[in-house]
Amino acid sequence: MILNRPFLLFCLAVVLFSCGKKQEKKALEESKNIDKIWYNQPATSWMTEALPIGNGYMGAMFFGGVDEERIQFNEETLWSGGKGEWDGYNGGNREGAYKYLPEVRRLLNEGKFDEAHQLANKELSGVIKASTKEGWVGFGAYQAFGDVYVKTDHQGEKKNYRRQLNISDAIGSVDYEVGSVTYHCEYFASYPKRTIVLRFENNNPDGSDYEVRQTSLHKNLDVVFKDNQLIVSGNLANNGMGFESRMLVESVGGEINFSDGKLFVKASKKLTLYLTAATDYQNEYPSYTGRDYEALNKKSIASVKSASYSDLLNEHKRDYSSLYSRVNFQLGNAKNDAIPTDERLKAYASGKPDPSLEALYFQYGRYLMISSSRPGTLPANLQGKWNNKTNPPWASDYHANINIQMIYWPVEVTNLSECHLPLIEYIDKLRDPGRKTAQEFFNTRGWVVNTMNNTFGFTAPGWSFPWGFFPGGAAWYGRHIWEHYDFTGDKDFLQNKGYPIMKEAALFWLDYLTKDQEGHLVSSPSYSPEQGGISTGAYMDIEIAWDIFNNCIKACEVLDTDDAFKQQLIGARDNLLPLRIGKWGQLQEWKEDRDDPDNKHRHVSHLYALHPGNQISVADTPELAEAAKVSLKGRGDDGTGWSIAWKINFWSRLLDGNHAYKLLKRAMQLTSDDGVNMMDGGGVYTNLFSTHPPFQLDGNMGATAGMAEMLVQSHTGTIHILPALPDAWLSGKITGLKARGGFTVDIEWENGKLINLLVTSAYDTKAMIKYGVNMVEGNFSKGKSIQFDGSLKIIE
Ligand code: FUC
Repeated sequence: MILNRPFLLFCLAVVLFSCGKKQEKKALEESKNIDKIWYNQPATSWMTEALPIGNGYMGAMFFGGVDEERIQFNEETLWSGGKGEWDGYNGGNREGAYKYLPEVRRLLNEGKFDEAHQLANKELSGVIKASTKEGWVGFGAYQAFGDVYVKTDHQGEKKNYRRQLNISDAIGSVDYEVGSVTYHCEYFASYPKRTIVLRFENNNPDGSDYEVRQTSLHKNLDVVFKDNQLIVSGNLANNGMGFESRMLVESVGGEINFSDGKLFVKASKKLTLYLTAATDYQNEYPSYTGRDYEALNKKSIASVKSASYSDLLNEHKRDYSSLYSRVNFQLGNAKNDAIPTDERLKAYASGKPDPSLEALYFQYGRYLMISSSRPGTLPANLQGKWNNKTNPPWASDYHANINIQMIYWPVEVTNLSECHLPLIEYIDKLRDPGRKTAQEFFNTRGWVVNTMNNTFGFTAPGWSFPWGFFPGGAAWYGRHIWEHYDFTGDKDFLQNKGYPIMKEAALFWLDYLTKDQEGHLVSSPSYSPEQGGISTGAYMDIEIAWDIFNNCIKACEVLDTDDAFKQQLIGARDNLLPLRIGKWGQLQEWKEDRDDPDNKHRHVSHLYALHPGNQISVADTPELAEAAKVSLKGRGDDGTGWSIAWKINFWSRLLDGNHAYKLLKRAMQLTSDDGVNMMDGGGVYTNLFSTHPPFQLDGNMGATAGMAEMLVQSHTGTIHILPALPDAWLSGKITGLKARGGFTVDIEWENGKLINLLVTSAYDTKAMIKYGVNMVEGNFSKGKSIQFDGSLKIIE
């Protein structure tokens, strides 16, 4: 062949074009910012190493085993407890307990604290059947559902192993080679299909042999294989709850045989398992049962059967990334993700800076939220939806004296408002049992919840004090309702759903508060969560009452409704025991000035007014903010995972980015401690689960919220840009954060200074925007963005 010049030029052009295309693709890939965590070895521990996937209804943890893979899974409604366990169950309520209230109050007024505590503990505590080593009989616990094991028959040495969780797409994968055969496993949890999809693939021309079995911690199960579905069903021994899982098995090549409870799949090139599960639980007071779980499972399996694998995968990616991709966070060197996550964490623990790991941790919180809380599901519990036990720590319950609330702190500001709805729905459903508790224990109107809530409407105080007594739970839940409105500006929601719930929570406080000798409204009895003894004025109660009154007042104004009620609330709010600064300059935790400067307790409840509340701020109440800082310094920089995470938020609200960052670094210290430590064990495991210890989701979410607070705040009525930027985050960019009032905020900074700001409004409205000493008012039109430079000048 004769190669002429034009032809050579053409070839060159083709090569250059395709190189250019490749580079473009590479640049695109990079800018897509695929957030992933990955490892060179399988997991050996459920809690510290295995990786979570979830679709809100179900959660699963995969280990990445080579000879045998283990996927432990959950379905959110499988709970022991309730009426099925114990006939006497009635949400913990003690009939007529309120009759003892006057006596407890009298003892308190006379300063007889011990006697008051004894009486309250005996007569005002909630009722369960028994508290045993195996669990709380009559309260119940979230239950592990089962485990899927998949054995692959491969001979020879394994190499090029990689276990990964891509959190940009919510896809887990395990890759390795044996001889010349590559093995690829791919896992995802589809929310639209309510199904967990597990695929095992190999490129062996003869396929591979697989053995699949399902195990459970629950006894007396029926296991059948029919229509290519492994159906495992039974009733919980504890309460008779009916449950079933269905796993559709599909194989490309080879045949499927069922014997001895196991599936044998011969010579398969692609084995796909579609797993769904449900129970007869229904969140309907008072029976909490009645769902046709078999029909639901059949429907889920039918819906996956009628779609191809790639359709399911694409649908899942679209669904998940419609939420996840709203926020993009670039910090530090993204190339660090070429290092396995466990090694990154070790280097981080030894002091090596890795801001992109911090950004990944931020996004991981969002990943865990989307994976465990979607419209139609229950809210994420203490462990999200992941649990491998029948007696998990604290029953893996809904703990309402900080934990469940903290789990939802990042949800609005990080643009996942829809993921808030399960909590709001759950809160709404607690109103029926919560009214009963308000009547029986307090003889008040309204509704109330205390420290521990379950799926069966347990709203009574816990069965031992101090930890059990916390009537502030419902009003604190009310803050979530208000925040949902405040961030979205959705008036219909406020009118039809939110305000009635908040109003009833406020009614309880109007009735429960009593006047002290000085004529101030106080909460009697009260405990500052979990420590410090009984009191007539634990400030957390007062601050929560202030908050629900204040938010209801604002709601009345927005909705132009209930004027008389509003006036009553204003009167009560302004007559609450005023916040006080004590003898060492601290914000008092109790009415009496008795804070101990050496108290390192994990609960920092009296700073509720600083965060998540907004009664105290550096801008509006500088003296109280200073006192809060003194208290916070006293409590120190250590604690459980969630306690450290709370402190990130506190320091951010105090506009001290470097101190907030110090806490973030502390929160991300690698640990392997999986026992229970109530003091100072907070950190992360190699799978980036936050550790109380043990694993608790609140620590992850609290840290994600704290990072958002470092970048944008809007609780004082202005949109404050980079209010607590730490020196360590020299340059970076975040897009898609939300500010109250329906704003979306994109921020870019360099060398510690804002260089570009884009604010988009969902409404025709005005907003004050603040950066450093600069303040500007923006006039926004619905759906339009305004761009600002580093001195807040509008860029036309
Ligand atoms: C509260 C905390 C504990 C733990 C538990 C689930 O009681 O005091 O530290 O987080 O909730």
